[in-house]
Formats: sequence, structure tokens, C-alpha cells
Amino acid sequence: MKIENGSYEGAKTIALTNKSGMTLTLCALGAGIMSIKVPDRDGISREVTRLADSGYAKEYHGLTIGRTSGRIENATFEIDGKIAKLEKNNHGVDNLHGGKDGFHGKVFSVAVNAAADCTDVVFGYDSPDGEGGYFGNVKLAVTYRVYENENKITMSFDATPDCKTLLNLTNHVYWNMSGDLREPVTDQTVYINASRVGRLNERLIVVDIDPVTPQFDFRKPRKMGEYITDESVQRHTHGYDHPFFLDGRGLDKTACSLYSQTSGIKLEVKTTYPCVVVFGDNFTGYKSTCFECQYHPDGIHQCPDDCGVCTPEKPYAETTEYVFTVK
Ligand code: G6D
Repeated sequence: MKIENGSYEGAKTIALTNKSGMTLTLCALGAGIMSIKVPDRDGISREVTRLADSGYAKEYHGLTIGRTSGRIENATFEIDGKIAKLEKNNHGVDNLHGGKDGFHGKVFSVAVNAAADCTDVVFGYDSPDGEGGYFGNVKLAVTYRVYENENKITMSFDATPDCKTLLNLTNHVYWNMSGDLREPVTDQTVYINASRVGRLNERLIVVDIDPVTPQFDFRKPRKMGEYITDESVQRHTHGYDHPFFLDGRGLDKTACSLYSQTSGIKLEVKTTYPCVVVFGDNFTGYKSTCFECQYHPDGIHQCPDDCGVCTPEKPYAETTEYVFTVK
């Protein structure tokens, strides 16, 4: 693995290039993904994230989101009598992505562990009790593992709290498989292993979970843009910005995928999480899409038995894997 160190606005960056021609550039600010370059079907190295025009750390580009991802209704929750009062940064009512004090703005520590067939970059951050309005001290590690002989990245979130608390951690990288943003993501082929999707209110809070209609059914791979102008897709969101509830979780199955005929590059996402929020970059003409693997965004209110609550005895441990191939 070739490893190059650098810096971005005073935070460390690290670029890892494997023997299969993939370069992943990471940054300690937000423990995030700055860039991913993979070879297309002609062997030309292509940027597959929307780095080019948004810039790192803008619009949450590539960043770790926490302590919670997505929208928590009324910006408050309670666990065992303890009440969290979060920033109301969604219409002045709800919390979005942990508020401005979220993990996306923190500078993490960095450690690199190299082995023969893969290299780990471990980002660490100790979040104090009360930060962002959440309770409990939390020791967080975000680990990126880059494989040497295949274009595969695993991203693991491990966190130990000192009391029972809520976490729902994701990464907010924007994808476009054409490489270098040569076509809108609506021209690309999407698969999502989900037969249920969240119903949203006008503040994009999940109010119920419905079976997918054709507009939200990606179980047979098809163009992301096929129904993009449909009223049910545009309502409140102006495109996809919905939690899809996966028909099974685990690193042995594909949760979702994105493929561009133009480049031949295909991304497959696997995850231990039950849900993927698909945000189709709705205010840029659908330049890219996020696949935010996570728990139900408002699970603490709606499915508290499966929402990311962790304890000192049962720490938080979730993994998402990204695999790039060429067809
Ligand atoms: C998220 O679901 C949300 C979007 O609504 C938001 O605009 C974006 O992050 C910045 O994925």
C-alpha cells in the first residue's frame, strides 16, 4: 500500500493507494472520505465521489455523521429517565445530523495499522457528556480498512459509552459512478434490497413505513431517474431523500448498488445496519447520491428496540463495506 500524508485546513489527511489502482483519501476532520479514485473499464482513474464541485466538508461531503444521523422529531429523546435536548436545526423543531456540534466538525486522532493484505486507518474521538445535548461520555473509533488486491473499503463504527445512550452513525459521501461527474446520477442504475420505505411529513420526519410502490422499488436494478419527476418522489423532498428498510442486513449481501454504463464502474454497498437513507442530491440537478447506512433516523421514538441504543456492556459496533468492480 502506498501511503501519503498531507493536511487540509490543519487536519491530517492520508491517501492510500492499493495494488488494484484505487486511491482512498481520508481526513481527520470529520473522520471522512475526501476522495475515492478507481479505474474505469479502460483503466482510467476516475473520481467517484462528488468532491469536484462541493469541496470536502461542505454539505457534509464524505463526513462522519453523529451522534445521530437524519432527523429526530422535536430534537429530544429520553432513555431511562435521562432527557437529551438537541439542537433544533431542522425547521427550528427537530434535530438533523446531530446539530452543528456533531462529529462532522470534530478533528479526530489518526493511527495507521498496516498488514500484508490490508491497511487500517483508525480515527478516534472522545465525545464528552452533554456534547450536542446528548448524554454520556462516548469513546468513538471510525476504522477504514483498505484492501490491497481488491477495490474494497470497510468502514467500521465502534463506540463505547459510559452509560446507556443513543448513537446512529453514518458516512455522508456523495457518489457518482460515471467518474468525474460526467453524467447525473439519475442516468445510473440503482439496486436497493428494500421492500419498505419511510413515509415523510413536510419536515421530512418519518411518520410511517410503507411497502414500496413502483416509484420506490429498486429491487430490480433500474435507472435512478425513472420516476424522479413523479409527485410521490418529489413531495416534500424534491427527489429521493427517504429511508429504505433493508430486507436483511449483513456483509454477506448487497444492500444497494450504483452502476454507470458510461464508465463501467459499479459500487456495491453491504452493511450490518437495517436501513439506508438514499439522498439523491436533490438541489444540484441530481449530480450524485448518498447511501447513508444507519438505523431508522427517528428509531428512538418509533422502534426503540432496534435504533442504536448502546451501553458500556453492549458497545456500538456497525460496519459498512464498499466494493468497486468494473463491467
Ligand atoms: C441528508 O436526509 C438529509 C437531507 O435531507 C439533507 O439535505 C442532507 O443530508 C444534507 O441526507
